[in-house]
Order: sequence, then structure tokens, then C-alpha cells
Amino acid sequence: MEKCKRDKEGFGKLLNYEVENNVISIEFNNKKVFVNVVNSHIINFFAPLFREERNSKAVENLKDSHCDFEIENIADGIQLLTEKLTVRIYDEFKVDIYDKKGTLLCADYRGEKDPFIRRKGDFMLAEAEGHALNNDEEFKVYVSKQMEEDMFFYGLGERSGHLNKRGYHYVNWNTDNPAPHGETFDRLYKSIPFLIGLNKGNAFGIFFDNHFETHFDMGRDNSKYYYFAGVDGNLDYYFIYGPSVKNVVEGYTKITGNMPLPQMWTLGYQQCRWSYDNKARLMEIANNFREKGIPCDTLYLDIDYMDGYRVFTWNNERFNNLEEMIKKLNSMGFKVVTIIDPGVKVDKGYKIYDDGLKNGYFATDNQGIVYRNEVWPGDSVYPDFLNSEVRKWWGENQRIMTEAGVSGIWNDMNEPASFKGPLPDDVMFDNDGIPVTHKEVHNVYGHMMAKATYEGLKKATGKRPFIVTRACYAGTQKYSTIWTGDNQSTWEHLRMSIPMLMNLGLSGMAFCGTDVGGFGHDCSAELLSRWVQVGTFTPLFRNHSAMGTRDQEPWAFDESTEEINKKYIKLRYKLIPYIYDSMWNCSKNGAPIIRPLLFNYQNDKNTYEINDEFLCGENILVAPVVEQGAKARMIYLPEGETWVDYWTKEEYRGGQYIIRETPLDICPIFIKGGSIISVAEEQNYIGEKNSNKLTFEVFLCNEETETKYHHFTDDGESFKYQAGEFNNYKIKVINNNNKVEIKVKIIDYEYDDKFTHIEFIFNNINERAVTINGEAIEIIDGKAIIPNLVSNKEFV
Ligand code: MIG
Repeated sequence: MEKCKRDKEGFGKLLNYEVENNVISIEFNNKKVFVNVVNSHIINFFAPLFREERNSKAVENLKDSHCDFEIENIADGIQLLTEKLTVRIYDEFKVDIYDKKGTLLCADYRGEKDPFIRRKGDFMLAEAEGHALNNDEEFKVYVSKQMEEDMFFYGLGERSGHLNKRGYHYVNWNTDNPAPHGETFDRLYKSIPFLIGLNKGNAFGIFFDNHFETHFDMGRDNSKYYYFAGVDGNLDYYFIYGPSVKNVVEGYTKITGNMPLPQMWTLGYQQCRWSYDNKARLMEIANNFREKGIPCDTLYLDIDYMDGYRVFTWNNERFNNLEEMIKKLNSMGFKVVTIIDPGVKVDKGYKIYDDGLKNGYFATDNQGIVYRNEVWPGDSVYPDFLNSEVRKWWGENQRIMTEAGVSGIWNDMNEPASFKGPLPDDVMFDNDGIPVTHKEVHNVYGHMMAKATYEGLKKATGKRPFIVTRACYAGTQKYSTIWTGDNQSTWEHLRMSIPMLMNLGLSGMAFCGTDVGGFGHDCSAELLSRWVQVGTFTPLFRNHSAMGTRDQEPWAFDESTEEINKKYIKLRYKLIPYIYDSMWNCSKNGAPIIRPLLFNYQNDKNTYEINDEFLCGENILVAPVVEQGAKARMIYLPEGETWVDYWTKEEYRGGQYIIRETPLDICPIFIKGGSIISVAEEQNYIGEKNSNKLTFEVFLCNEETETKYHHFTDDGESFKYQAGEFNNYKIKVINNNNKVEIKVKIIDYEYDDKFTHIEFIFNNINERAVTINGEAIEIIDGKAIIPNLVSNKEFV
């Protein structure tokens, strides 16, 4: 941490230190800093360069668990030893971090700064204009680390480009740029200043909790170092040790909060459009789904449902008797989600505006006058979501929607977007008594809006809130799912969505998705089919498209396209229990649903840069087609497993590249040999049928395997699971060439889930004999059924 640009003198010599509980305060010649041992593998480094206190919006209730550590003096500095790490701190607050074997994980850079020179035409720019903002002289907070050979970088939230971020530079400044997103974009709607480094196979994370504009440079400026920097604010970052990427993500979500379990229906297929702008069209869409037998759980109302874009109102002509319409849709098995933007129309007599104005709930200019810009409703003002009273008010307003029958809220435009130029830096917000500038809180505006919405919905309904937000910051996973904004119906964007979603997943935002079929531009039949195939495995599975573009509902093209779309949407419904189990895992340890292969196969270097394959949970590998017209594609199967082709049941040893034919109705899917997938019977929407049996598909293979699976059941909507009202079925499969042993155990059984039977469907059973909990079981048509153990409590 050699540079702190607030003043040129830096930190200076290390003078002395004091320890109080988990915090070591270190006195340098020019500044005092704090090193907080969060636990044996997470260390926070804090220097109050901007204000004395933290002003974190990401980290709430961080508890220091008691953790033993030692501190000793070493030549030139001090050394901190935890059970996992050795941290050496020197003059100028330079920090080097090693694991217990003495392997260097992350060291501050000491060499010369030598950023590349940006040449223009045939002359070199004068120094003053030669550097863009990435010149370190312009940052007030700046930390550079030594680049090691063989390093890979991941995370950083929503990014265009590829999975590995080495060699690139990204900015955190939430931005609504309507141009087609490309690799040249260094910023998008979201800011998640969390980077994962993989250094010779050892992973670590750096979470730079600063919501001013921040930059991450992974060796673009110079391949000798990487850095993170902020235009202002405190130096406040967490080092999170792996050595597995899994542990890093778990550590990061421990600090910034876990994604709560979503309601089960939110995992179904969702249909959106800008806009289904009248009742007749919306009902036509709903009827089409049911008549065609294409499953769907959710329909969206985009901005045109409102009365003149006034939030918390609706247009009574186009949607007369909205409540009745929603009731009708609910009875057909649909949930309705409505968009709510932050911009409030300037309009005397409109209650939301009047109330907000009267109570001082809107952001102001630096003279205290309510700040105006323009968004959809015309002249608009911006609620001050930094203020807890405003959040409460906004939360209460959600009742206007929920009482009309709305089941979820979609928060758009909360970067915040503005039509008349960006909000000036000095637009003021009231952070519960501490005035803060737009410059400081821009990146958390959407995050605080999502928090307000979450708390309001939770209070109004008592259910697990469903919110989709476009802008977010680190930690938004506690409140909301996200979608990646305005993509385009292009093959390029389908390709790009995969590394983008994988990095979002690694950045805590496990519940994520893109507009399936693409938002801008006209979709083609083939592109829609391929996109639906990817969407099938994406946590948020929502088809959406822009005003004026070609229809892209599953049936909007020809019959064969409709058949393919239907086949995959049905597959999604079959996999809902498996996806819900993956969500449950994620709610405990942050493990993303859609994840890069390296997450599970870190020892296999071939996985480090795979952009066009992903894992969905622990057991499914998906290698979608993202090229128009592709009749076949190459697939890498990670080593250490046998992989079973979901369609043909053929087995492949991992550690090889194979070629798979890919006719339009085939998205290559491989199941980890020996593993289990929990599945549901066919239904049009979640909860349509109340099956009395649990079903597990077992994918046997010729390799000897031993796998474990946990299946979770609860009511699918309330918070009762947090008080223990759930069941946890633990299933073990031991498979060899002539027999399969299954062991079922119930670890938790506080929920009356009404399943009377458990069914196993065996793929590749061949001549194997099967025992379940030691008893020989007869296999008929590859299936075995036993009574559920919860009901007779036999095997508990
Ligand atoms: O300026 O509400 O990203 O999903 O359909 C466009 C209209 C505003 C942008 C969102 C998009 C939504 C659209 N909105």
C-alpha cells in the first residue's frame, strides 16, 4: 500500500502497534491504520483516509469470531500469524501475505510504476493529457500488488469479455449505456469491487469496500503489477484466503451476506416484454402458455402499466380493475411482477411526490434545493435511499403493489439513470445524519433501493421477497436477484452472457440472469432456441425484449422452434428441485448456481479459461451452442470424473476434449458419473401438482464412484426454514460394476413435506443389484420405490 494520494507523504515509517481484541492498530509516522483479524483466513486492512468511520453498505453486522493469532517483531516490521496465514507488515504500510507453507500469495509491489504510454497518431501526447484517469496520480487510494507468473483473475461482478480478467482494466461506476455492450466497455450497471486471484493454483480474494468510483487493473497498465484504486474514500479492503476458489467465495459471502433462499416459484420460467401494455394482450400471453402447455410461472408488467410513469400507480384505462386481472392470473398459476423505477414524477397532487417533498425525502443540490433531472415520467426527483426513513417510506409503498396482488418487484434505472446528463457529483443525500455526495454514494444507490424494497416486501407479505434489480453493489445478494440489463439479440451477446454470469456468480450474485432472447434488436428463431437452452440452467430464467422489437415468446417463430423451446422449458421444470437444492447450498456457503468449471476442478488447469461451458450446481455440466449454425462443438470434460451424456447416457472419462454433435434441439449436457439429480414431475407452474413422491435420478457409470447428495424440502415461500422448519435428506450412492448401494438418511425433519414415497430412477443400471439402506430392492424399468423415511421415521 505504498501510495496514498491524499497527501504525497504516504504512511511513513512503522512506529509501534497495539492489539485490542481482533484489531491491531498500527502507528506509522504519518497515519494510524487498523488491521482486523476477522478470522484465521480473512484479514481487513483499514486506513481512514477520508473519514474516521467506515461507511460500508455491503458489510452489516460483521462479527469477529474469537480467533487466536500472534504478533511478533521482525526485521523492518511486524508479523501476524493466524492458523492459516502469515501477514508481514512493513514501513509505508506495505503488506505481504503467505500461506502456512510459506508460499507467497499476495505481495505489495515495490518496483517502479511504469504504465504503458498511450500514443496518438504519430506523436506522443504531452504528459498532462497522455493519461486517462487510470494514471495512479489521480487516485486518492491506490494499492498495487506484484503480478506473479501464471496468475488468473475472476470476479468483479458484471463484465463483458471473457472469464479470465488478466490484462484488462475495469471501472466501478454504475452506468446505463444503451449502446450494445462489447468488450470495450469498462463499466456496466453494477459495481462489485471484489477480485479473485489464482496464483499458481492458490486462490485468494480482495474485496475493496469503497463505493466511490474505483478501478481494478489486472496488468493492463504493466504486466509487472496489478492494482486497485479509488478516486476518494477510505482504504478498506479484505484479503480472503482460499486456497480454493470455493473458500474465497464462501469467505466473501460471509462478509457481505448470503443470498437468502428464494421462493420456489421464482425459479420457474418468466415472461417479460416492454411492454404487455394492456389487459387483453397480457391475458392472451397467459392463455397461450396454458393452451400450448409451455410451463410459465411469472408475467411482467413493464413501465406502461403505470399512469404516466408515476410509480405506485396504474393506468386504469389499459388495466381497468388490475386487482381482478391479477386474481385471474393467479388462479391460472401466474405470478405478476411489476417494474418500479426510482424517479418520481414532479407533479403536485400526486401523492408519492407530495409526501416525499413534504418530508424532505428527495436528494437535493448542494444548496438544499430538491434536485431534478429527467427520466420516463419527464421532470423527476430522486428518493434519498441512503436515509433509513426514506427506505421505510419506500418500503411501506410496496403495499400499494402487494395489496393489488403483485408478487415481486423489478427495480430498473437505479444506477441512477438520467436523461438530461449525469447527476452532478455534489447532489446531496442524507446518510442518516451524515450528508454524503452523489460522488460518494452513486454506486450504492441501487443497492439501497433494493434494500428498501426488500424490507418493505418482507414486512408486507411475510414471504421471501422477490426483487430484480439492474444496479447493485457488493452485498446486494442479500436483497435481490439481478439481471444484466439491456443486451441485444445477437450471438455475440449470447456468448458473452456465459462468462458474465459465471463472474457474477463468483461475486456473490448467484441469483442472476440475462434477458433470454436478447433485449434490443430482433431475435431469430435459432438464436432464441439456443438462448432458451442456456436459460434453462440460469438461475433467473426470464425472456425479455425491447419496445418495437420482434416478438420472442417461445411460440413467436415456427412450430419446430416452439417445440425446442418447450422441450427445454420443460427440462427446467424437471430440474427445479435440483436448482432449489443448489440455491439452498448457496444460501449457506455462497456457492454459485451457474459457475465456471474451475470452481469444482481447480486442480485441472485446463478449466481456467473455459468461457463457453459452465456447471449448474455440483453435478451438471452444460456446454451450450453459442454459434449460429454449429452442427457440432468441442467440449472439455474436467479430469477426475466420468461424465454421462444426459441425452445418450454414453460415458466419457474426464480430462479430454470431445466433439459432440449439436442439432438444434440438442444442448450438450453431462452429468457427473455416480451422482444424483433431484427432479420433479411435469407441471405447468410450480405448485400445480402436489406429488406424493420425491424422485432422484441416479447417473451410474463404469467407474467406481461414491457420491453424496442433500435434498432440501420446505414450504418454498416463508422464512420458517430459518427456524428449522425443513427436511434435509442425505443420500449416498456407492456404485461399482455389479452393485449399487444407496443410503438414505434424514438429518433434519422439522417440516411435514407430505412425501409418502421416494423413487430412484437409474440411468445405466445394466445388471447391477441395488440395495437401499442395506435391503435388496427390486428394480422395475430402471426404477425403485421405497416408502419415505420421514413419514415412518425409520431411518432417522
Ligand atoms: O430506458 O422499462 O433495462 O429491461 O424494459 C429503458 C423499459 C428503460 C430499461 C430496462 C429494460 C426495460 C426498459 N428500461
